[in-house]
Amino acid sequence: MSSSAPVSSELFARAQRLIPGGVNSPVRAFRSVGGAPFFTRSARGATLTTADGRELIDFVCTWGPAIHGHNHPAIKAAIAAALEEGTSFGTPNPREVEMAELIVSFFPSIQKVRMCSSGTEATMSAIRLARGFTGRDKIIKFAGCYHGHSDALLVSAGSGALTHGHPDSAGVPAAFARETVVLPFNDPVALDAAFAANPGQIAAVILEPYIGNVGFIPAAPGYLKHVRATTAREGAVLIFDEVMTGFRLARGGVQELEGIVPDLTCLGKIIGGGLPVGAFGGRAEIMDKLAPLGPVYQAGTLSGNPLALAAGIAQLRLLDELQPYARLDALGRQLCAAAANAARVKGLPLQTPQKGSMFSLFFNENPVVDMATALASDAKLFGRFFHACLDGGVYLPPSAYEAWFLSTAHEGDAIDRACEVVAKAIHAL
Ligand code: HOZ
Repeated sequence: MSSSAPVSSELFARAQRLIPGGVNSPVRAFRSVGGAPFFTRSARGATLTTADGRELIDFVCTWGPAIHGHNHPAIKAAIAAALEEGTSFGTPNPREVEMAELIVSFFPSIQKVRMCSSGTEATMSAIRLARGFTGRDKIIKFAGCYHGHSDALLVSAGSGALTHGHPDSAGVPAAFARETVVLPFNDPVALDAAFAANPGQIAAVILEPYIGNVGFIPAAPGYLKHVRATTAREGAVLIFDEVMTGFRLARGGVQELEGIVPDLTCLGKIIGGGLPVGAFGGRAEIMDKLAPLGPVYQAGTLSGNPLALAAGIAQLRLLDELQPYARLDALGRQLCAAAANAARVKGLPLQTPQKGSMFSLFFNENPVVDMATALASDAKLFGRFFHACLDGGVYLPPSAYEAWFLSTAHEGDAIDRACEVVAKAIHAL
């Protein structure tokens, strides 16, 4: 870094003058934990290098995609090779076929798949498709699940919407919001009651099968089976939003772990290898309602972009080669155990829900099973914990209501150092 390069405080001051809140996505702001965000100059492996020249062990992993660590040489090489051929064609390209074949091989529930450019596009399009397929208007979502920022889904939403106090966004027409029925997660009785109250009207049930956007909350045993059986009986399309969990918690996502076959699945993050990609897919009978075969319209100039797919294909091939899931789970257990031990010694209540490379630390007496129990956590204490970790060189999500992410690059020194910093931060609270 040259000595004249602007530091984070200067960049943030300039950004705030021109970019609302100084950030291009609200989750990057530090508002709920206090202070100002740092700017990242570069990233490699498990480490971010800030504009101020600090090195931080990163547990955000670009909110999920960096499962092999940042700037992996195989992914970089794939992007460089694709760049030689061109950046965007506006015609079908061979990588779209390769990516579709890969996705279908990872997710047996997906018979056909359509690429798009973000997870938001994937969920928005899946909802429209479910409505077009069933001829029904209402959808069911779950409080705290965040499915991107389209109108139908910004109701009782998690992630930045919840963190910044707007789980029901302004600008969503009341008439749209009325078509979205919101239920507590992990509550089979509430689901049955919603279907009974809206007979023949529910087009789709959409959920993060393990929530990653109100902190990390896995489904209770048997819950997803109940959701599957109920939607099948009621003729509603079951949509798994595996944008975060897909390829991350298992090769075939939560649906593989839990043995569930959803009708549609939304994907993103990892399939872009750090570039903007989303996808949705599922039963051919439903997918064939999409234009140009069917009447449900969905499109995108940059859908199936060759550079983004080159990165995503390299990322998925690495996953198959490395089979990192047991190793990632061991890393997650190690960090959660270090935090839990420190909290026990300190006498602080701490919940550490974890599956594989996703987890959260909730300062909470009781198990966290849904949005209401997540919100009962001590968010102020989390803010102090966050800054103590940051001071010690560990960057975790700047919100009490986000999941932490791990990569294979955390193995060894990074995880050992992070465990020490996290334990020390808890002792100091
Ligand atoms: N789902 C991601 C975090 N919860 C979104 C990241 C973003 O909004 O920038």
